[in-house]
Amino acid sequence: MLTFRNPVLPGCYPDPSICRAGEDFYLVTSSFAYYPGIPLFHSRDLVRWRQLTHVLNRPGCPSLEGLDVSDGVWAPTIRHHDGTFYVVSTVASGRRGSLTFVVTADDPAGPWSDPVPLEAEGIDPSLFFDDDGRCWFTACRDAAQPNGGGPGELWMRELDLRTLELVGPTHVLWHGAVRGAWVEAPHLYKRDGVYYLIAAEGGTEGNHSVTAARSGVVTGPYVTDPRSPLLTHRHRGPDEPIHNVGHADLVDTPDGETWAVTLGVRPIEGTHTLGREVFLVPVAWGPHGPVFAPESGGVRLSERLPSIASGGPEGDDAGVAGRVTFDEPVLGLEWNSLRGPVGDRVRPSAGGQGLDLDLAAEPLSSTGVPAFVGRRQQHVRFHARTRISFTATHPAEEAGVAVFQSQDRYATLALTVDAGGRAQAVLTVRDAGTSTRLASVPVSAGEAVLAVDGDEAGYTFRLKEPGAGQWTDLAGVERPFFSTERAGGFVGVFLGLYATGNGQAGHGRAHVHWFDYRPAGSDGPA
Ligand code: 6LW
Repeated sequence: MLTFRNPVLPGCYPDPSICRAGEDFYLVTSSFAYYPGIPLFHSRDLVRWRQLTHVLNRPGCPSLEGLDVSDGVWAPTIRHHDGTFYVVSTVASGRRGSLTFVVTADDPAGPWSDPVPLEAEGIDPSLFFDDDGRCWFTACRDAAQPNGGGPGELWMRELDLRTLELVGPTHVLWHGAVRGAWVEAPHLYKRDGVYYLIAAEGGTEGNHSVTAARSGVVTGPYVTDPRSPLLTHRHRGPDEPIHNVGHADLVDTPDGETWAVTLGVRPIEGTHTLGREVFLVPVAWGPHGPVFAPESGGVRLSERLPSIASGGPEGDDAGVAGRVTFDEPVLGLEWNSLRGPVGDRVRPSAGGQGLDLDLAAEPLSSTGVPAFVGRRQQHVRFHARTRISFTATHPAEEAGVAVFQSQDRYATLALTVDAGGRAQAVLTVRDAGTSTRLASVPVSAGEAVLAVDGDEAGYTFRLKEPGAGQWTDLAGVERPFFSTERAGGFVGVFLGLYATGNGQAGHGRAHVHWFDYRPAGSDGPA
């Protein structure tokens, strides 16, 4: 049997949604406070995905400044209807929906329209296009229920495709199968005249699950599918490699198979750092509706290939890897800043190779837009290297590499100066408002190769000065420190480059010659 390797998108890509147009599949995920927002991927075989663009790639559209890194853009849904692509999503603030919007495009590669706000309460919006051409908007919202159930409720209104406004009455659809445990992520499908409502329940952690209800009428009433949960790993023990499975979206292939994309995590001894990743799961249709993973009953690291896919070598090095020399005028799609564009403060050097970072006053602990760009950590075992030149004029000025979980939890290895103006490299850990210096070493010139190596045990930081044969080891940070379980919130680790005056608007500039990221075990690092 030909197989592929899950996850099909490794790293922090939660809440996947998928649609098909002809032979092309498109997938979007949450992006939280990272900018640009809503990465959009294309595939022909459901297994190999290539990023085409970001749906939200214009400044202030919407504004994310002031937000915690796990707030921001949550759970988009992508749909294709009558030649137009639609994405609906919500901006969360304080872990609650604050703005729900729809954007449209003729070409998923863009341009996408500016967001059109929708008069919608809650989070996890979705669209369903019925055979008669009407479009139904669904979402979940808080609702106190009789019998102590809740706290979620799935609801629906019609979306007028001409005005992009919600119209007509609100229909309350369903309160979930596992009452009392967050019903969210609704998606609606129709098959053989029956409407199937798929949802997530149990919260996005260990009790996560896919549940379902059905109806003969689009607006309900919906009756719980008694087989619920249809997919979960909540009952699996610690030897199970994939946990927190839920938040699924279905797609039919041109040759009649159905597949689901769902989020899951790969914990190591109970904690994970890569975030919620995208897994691909086969779906069969039975007399009662969808049967997820009909052969195994669960999400597998190695799964049978979709029939539309041709077999290739099975590997686990999906993701973006290699050396980036920043010789294009714009950053690659894997790079993100926090909460908005870093604009001309972090930019490929005018003269050709490398990246210039102008010192910003904002530290990484701010909820503004620090001079930072990062990419997802996509492998537990990885090597990251960067060659950076920077001469600080004051101990508050620093530039270097960051292992970034959130603005409250990160580690940095930076070039700076001590109080006497002597150049040094400093390893610092930030934890809930407190910065702790773990190590410092003098450096002779304002240039070094900074390195972070990750594995199951932790993250090790080293540096090498120009001309030096040896690496200097600084210290390590245990891996669980950066885990979502310890940090809380919804994101995984990003590896980034940054420059800050720590509250003082600096005049300095750091120059990154290159950045290299690769899974350990692949072609050796620099
Ligand atoms: C997502 C929702 C959720 O919108 O987390 O816990 C949110 N549940 O489904 C962010 O990923």
